[in-house]
Amino acid sequence: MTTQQPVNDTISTEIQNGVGLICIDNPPVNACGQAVRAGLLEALDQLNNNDAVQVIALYAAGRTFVAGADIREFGKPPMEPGLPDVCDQLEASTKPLVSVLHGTTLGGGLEIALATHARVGITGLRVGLPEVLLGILPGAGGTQRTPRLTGIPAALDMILSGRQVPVEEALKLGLVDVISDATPRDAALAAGQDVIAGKLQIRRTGELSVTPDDAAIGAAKAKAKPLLFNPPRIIEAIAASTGPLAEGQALERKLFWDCLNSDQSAGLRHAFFAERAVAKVPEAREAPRPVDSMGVIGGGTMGSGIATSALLAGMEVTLIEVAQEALDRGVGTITKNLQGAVKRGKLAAEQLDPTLAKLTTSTDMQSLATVDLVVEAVFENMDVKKEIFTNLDRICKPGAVLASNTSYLDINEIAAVTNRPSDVLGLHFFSPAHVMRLLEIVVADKTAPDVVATGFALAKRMRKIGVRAGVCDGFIGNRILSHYLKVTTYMLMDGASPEQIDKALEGFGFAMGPFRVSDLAGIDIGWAERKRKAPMRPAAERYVPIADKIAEQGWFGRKTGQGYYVYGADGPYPNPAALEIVDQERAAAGVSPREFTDQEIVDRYMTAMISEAARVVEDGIALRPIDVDAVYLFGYGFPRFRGGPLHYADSIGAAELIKRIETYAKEDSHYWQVPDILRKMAADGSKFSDLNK
Ligand code: 3H9
Repeated sequence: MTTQQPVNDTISTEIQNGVGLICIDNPPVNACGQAVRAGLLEALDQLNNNDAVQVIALYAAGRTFVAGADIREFGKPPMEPGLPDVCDQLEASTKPLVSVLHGTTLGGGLEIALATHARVGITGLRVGLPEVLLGILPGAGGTQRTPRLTGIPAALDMILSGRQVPVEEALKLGLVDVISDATPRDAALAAGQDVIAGKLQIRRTGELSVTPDDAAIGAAKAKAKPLLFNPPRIIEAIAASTGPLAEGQALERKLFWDCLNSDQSAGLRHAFFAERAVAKVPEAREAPRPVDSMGVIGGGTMGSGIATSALLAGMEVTLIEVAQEALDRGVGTITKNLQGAVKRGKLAAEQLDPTLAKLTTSTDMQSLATVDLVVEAVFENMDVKKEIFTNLDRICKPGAVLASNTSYLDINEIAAVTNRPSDVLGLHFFSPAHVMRLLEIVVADKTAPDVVATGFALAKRMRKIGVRAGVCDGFIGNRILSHYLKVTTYMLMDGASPEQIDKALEGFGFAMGPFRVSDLAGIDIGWAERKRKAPMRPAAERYVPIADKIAEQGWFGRKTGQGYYVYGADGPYPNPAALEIVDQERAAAGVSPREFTDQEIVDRYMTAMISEAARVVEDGIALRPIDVDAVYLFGYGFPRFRGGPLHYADSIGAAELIKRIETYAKEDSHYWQVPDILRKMAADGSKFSDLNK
């Protein structure tokens, strides 16, 4: 019997009644960095050579067993020992080796477990191989050992989706052998005794064989998304698991490196860190104000979506509308949203009624007197918003946080009508608000730091990604959007069709091209926005009135059956009547249409987006380039594998971007202007990524 002996900073061993315990302790998620890998081998060697040890049991301290390889090591020179070698040596252990898994045992963590001779899953455990989401594949035997335990179809499903499998399912699949309610250390001791007593069977996964399944492999190939680099390689590696282990592993290794060195993996890893980096704001050290009740003013699509989100986060919600009829409609929408959440598995069916019971409605703003936070979500009209905030100032309790969900308007102006501007901020949700993950947290001049922290705490509670934004017309996302959408109208006027522009950008990776999005969102929305901005439009700005002319016909897109496309049983297809308007407007402006290649469309669109994104960083509206990337990844359907507009910009480089802008500026020097920050980067060789550090 020994007490815990450190092997290094992350690994320790202990011997109890013939069981040699190895404990991994590398907070926060026990990522399998170099120290863990080296320590594991050292511990394994020590225990295999200790006569007092009959069985070795591996477990982890903290909230989870190993959650994967250390992603921060990717892209740097590899450090010995590599994880594949570690797994092979674990499997080759001369003494029986069991592992105890808890928390989220993912990626390299699961690969370590698969290399042990038996696995115990602690209640609540989820296992998965999420490498696909990082643009890579399980590179430490995961593509070879998983099918040896589960068969090919289940391995394809798990590794291509990256989904987390609950412990009960893992047991059925053969990934764990037994489930335990004990603590990981106690379960490790018990599992060791069970092996000694012959009650827990052990075997080497690598020695099992895999039944070929050409049909499943063929079906997976047919389903793989054509733009993505790693899924076909994952399938290739899994298909090789039917052969000898060493050959399959060698192929896996080669394909792993091909994927890791791809631009797509760099983009996806950037997206992973973007999701987490945005919470690192100066106000994060402040204690947020407690928010258990929320008032939502406005029961339209947006207000109802926000209320749904708050209810799903367990809050009490008071919905305010001007009339009972509107309230009833709002409650109807919220009920439907919650039923949808049940269908999608986001809410347990038996929780539907208790969740709805937390919703109260009122036509009297006085009902907001006791709530902790109010989100105003009425239509975009400054006078209406000012009136609401004047009333909130009078009604709400001291310390209540007052938020506007405006997408464009000046939060400073709204805050100024209250006697408590420090309690006011923007909380800009994206429609549908109960689904979309982005929340822009708009910080006005006088917003108190703890109010900002409250916005971030709310985002977290709602499982959203909060991004800090400064005040300007459109904040981060819509300011950039307003700018680059103009370039789509210029290309349309100059010769490209809506369909060609949409297809070119869908080919780049956007889920939907901008004209399809416009039809979905409603052409009337942009029309109203352009009318609002018309008085501010500089004389030098090129203005293409095609969208306005289409809107004037009452063709607002999907909701009216036609827009840029015609919808219905045989649709969508390009709307000939809209194309006629395009022709008329070209003729009226004396434009002879020219050819555009898909590449030119992508280049102009992306250069416009990057230019305004660069200015948003330059003006301090976004704290860092990675915040802009997060806004676009989580709110605007930017292709995740490209990492976000400014990550993508780094792959083009400042010098090339300047060259493009200067070329385009020969046609329109008002629109195409080189942001100063790009000039600086071209001069000193720096990148947007340098500003993320
Ligand atoms: C792999 O394993 C490859 C192998 O097949 C082959 C190798 C040869 N590495 O998310 P959280 C950090 S690929 C480094 O906020 P949660 C994270 O950045 C890997 N760091 O917590 C954050 O740091 P900070 C396959 C990592 O409770 C902190 O930990 N595995 C890693 O909401 C807390 O994270 C994955 O893809 C990592 N692997 O969620 C799993 N993981 O505080 C990736 C986390 O400085 N991880 N960090 O911002 C996750 O999905 C979630 O983090 C997890 C916990 C579910 C584990």
